[in-house]
Amino acid sequence: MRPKAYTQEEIKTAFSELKDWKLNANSISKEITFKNFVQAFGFMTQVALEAEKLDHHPNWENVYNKVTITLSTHDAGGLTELDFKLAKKINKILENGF
Ligand code: H2B
Repeated sequence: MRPKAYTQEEIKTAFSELKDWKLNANSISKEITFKNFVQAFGFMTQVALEAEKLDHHPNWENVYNKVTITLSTHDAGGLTELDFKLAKKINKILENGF
């Protein structure tokens, strides 16, 4: 079953436990600068595998060494636990070496 959209209160709590992301009206986002395109694309590949596992996929843009990621749950029309789960996985991938 797909999760339900978080209330403002649930968003506040979940966001307070998440490092280095920006909170927008209906999404969370992050911009990361890598050394070069290969590093950026390697990171995206790792995120893609996690996204498939969660069946939850980022909206993102890559320009050479920069990756901008925006997470929201389209099916629920807002933020859900899946966005925060994927954001934490992304933070882990970054901590493990980019
Ligand atoms: N990713 C995101 N970010 N939001 C969704 O609502 C979503 C998804 N829905 N990945 C999933 C796939 C859905 O379309 C499939 C059928 O499970």
